[in-house]
Order: sequence, then structure tokens, then C-alpha cells
Amino acid sequence: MISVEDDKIGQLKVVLDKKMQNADSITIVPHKRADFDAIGSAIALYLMALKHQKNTTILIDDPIYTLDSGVQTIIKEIESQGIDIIDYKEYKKIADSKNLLILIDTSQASLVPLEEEVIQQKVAEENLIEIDHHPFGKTTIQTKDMFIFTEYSSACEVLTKLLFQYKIKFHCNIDLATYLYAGIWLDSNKLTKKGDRKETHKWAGMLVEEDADLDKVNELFSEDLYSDRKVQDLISNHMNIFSYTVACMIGEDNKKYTPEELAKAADYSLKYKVDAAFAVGKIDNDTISISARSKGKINAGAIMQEFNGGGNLYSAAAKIKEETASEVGKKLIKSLKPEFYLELNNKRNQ
Ligand SMILES: [Mn+2]
Repeated sequence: MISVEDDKIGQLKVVLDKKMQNADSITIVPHKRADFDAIGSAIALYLMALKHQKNTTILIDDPIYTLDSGVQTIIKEIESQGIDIIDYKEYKKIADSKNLLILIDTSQASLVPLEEEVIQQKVAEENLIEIDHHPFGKTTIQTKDMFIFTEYSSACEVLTKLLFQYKIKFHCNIDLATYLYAGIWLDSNKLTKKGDRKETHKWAGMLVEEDADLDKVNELFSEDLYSDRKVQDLISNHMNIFSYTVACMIGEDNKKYTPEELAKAADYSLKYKVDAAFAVGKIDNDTISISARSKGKINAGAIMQEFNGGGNLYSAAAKIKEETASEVGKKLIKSLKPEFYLELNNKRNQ
């Protein structure tokens, strides 16, 4: 038996129960540009809040059509099942002192669609709970009820474990097991990322036992990739594979891309026989963005640091001002030196 003190999931459950019980209304806030992990875990929290029979809403302020197509599909499905999604303007009308706010899949002020004063008000009222799996960042909101699970693959894994550990069942038509599986699948890089803990597979398996529909997960992901013409164009027409087996996609100088399109192109290119992939493109009039993905042999984060960006071994990005995509592309190709190959580096240091 694990005691509640030792068990962070247990502590989270206690806080959620207590705060949900005391609230009049509950609003769940996934991060901006909600992805499968943010939306899946938000839906799980929504259903937990409904059990307390509170007026519950999910706050998404991005125009829905700007989100990934698979996420849009999920939103359409849950709205048709009566889940209430509101924007920030509507939220302001219900944001009184009896409203409990739960941030999910982020703890960063810069990643939630809320004004600083509203956040500080909620912190002061102790009406703010944060549940995240990312490490602390520059704009992390300090609050009493912070639950940061950096050892977990995803927010969906945290919620899955919580639901199973406390045998919480929902009798409804919401396809929660599938949504949670999609979140875990996304953030664990399809359960392949090196260093993934075994437990992630266990919870994913438990969701399959709860009838998570893997064909549907697959469809949600492919909708996401193929719906995007610009992403396809980057991959089919702008990809070069260089020595050190790195794929570089340099967008056209006069074409604008979203950071998500660049990220998707880089993600998708890892399917090729390359160790890393980079997508470069203009994201607004004076900013070029690089999205970097690696299978683990090349340190994507270290390369992005050369461009004043950041990230980790597998996933990183940088923004560059006042240059063109082709200029940044040339610099990037030059900077792809063998020392970023971790194996070579280790050998040299031996
Ligand atoms: Mn996540």
C-alpha cells in the first residue's frame, strides 16, 4: 500500500475532490493551441467535475479551425455530447470567487489564454490547480496546488493513472479511453521515445482494455498530417537529406507557415531514414522559425541553442529575427557538425 503522502496522484485526487466540492463552477483550461494531450486530459477532468454536479466548462480561446484537424474532430464529438466549450470572453462572465480554474498540460502563464490579473486573482483565492508534466519554465505560475509530474509521458498518462487507481468510471457516451490514448500516443512519440518508462505502456494497455479504439487514434493522427497541404509540400518538394543523415526542409522565402506546420513537417520526416529533421520557414513578417526533431543520436536542443533557441535531445525550436528562410537554412546546414552526433562525441571523449 502506498500512503497518500508518498503518492502525488493521491494528493492530486484529494485536492481535486475538495476543491471541486467547494466550487460553484469549474473551468478546465488546456494550453493554447490545444493538442491531443491537452484536450484528452481536459475531457477526463471535465467528466470528474461533472460527478460533483458542478457547472463545468472547458476554456479554449483559439479559433477552433486553427487547431490540428484531429483535435477539431474530438472537439466536434464532445460538443455533440453536450460538453460545454467556452472562449475567454464567456469565461470572464463566470469568473467569480466560486469558480475553480484547473490548468492542464501546462503551468506557464504564457501558454494559457488568461490575463495576468485573472491568474493572480485565482492564485490569491486558492482557486487555481495546475496539472502538468513539463518542467518549470520562465512563466510558471506559482500557486499552492501545483502538480507537476515530470516523470510522466503526458498529462493523459497522469489522468489515466488517477482514474484507474481510484476506479473512477464514467457512464456516458464520451470516448474517453480513445482520447486519453491519443494524448499518451502523441507525447510519448507513439510509445517509442527512448527512455520512456515502462509504466506508460501499462497505462496505454489498460486503456485498450477499456476499449480505446486504436484505429480511431490512427485516423485522428493521419487526419492531422494529411489535411495539411503546406506540410506535405515541405516534405515532398523542399526536403534535402544531407550527410550525417539529416533532413532539412527550407520553406519558400515568400510563404508563411505556422509553427505547428513546421513542427509537423519535422515530426513526419523522422519516418525517413534520417537521424534528425529540421523545418525552416517564415512565421511572420520578420521572424523565421526552425523546428527540430531527433531520434536521439543527434542533440536537437544543442543545435537550436546555436540559434538562441532551446529544447531537449528529441525536440527543439528556435526563432530568428530579420533574416530570410533561405539565409537561416544555409546557416543551419553549416551548423550541422558531427559533434552534435552524440555517439561520435562520446567516442572522442573516451
Ligand atoms: Mn502534453
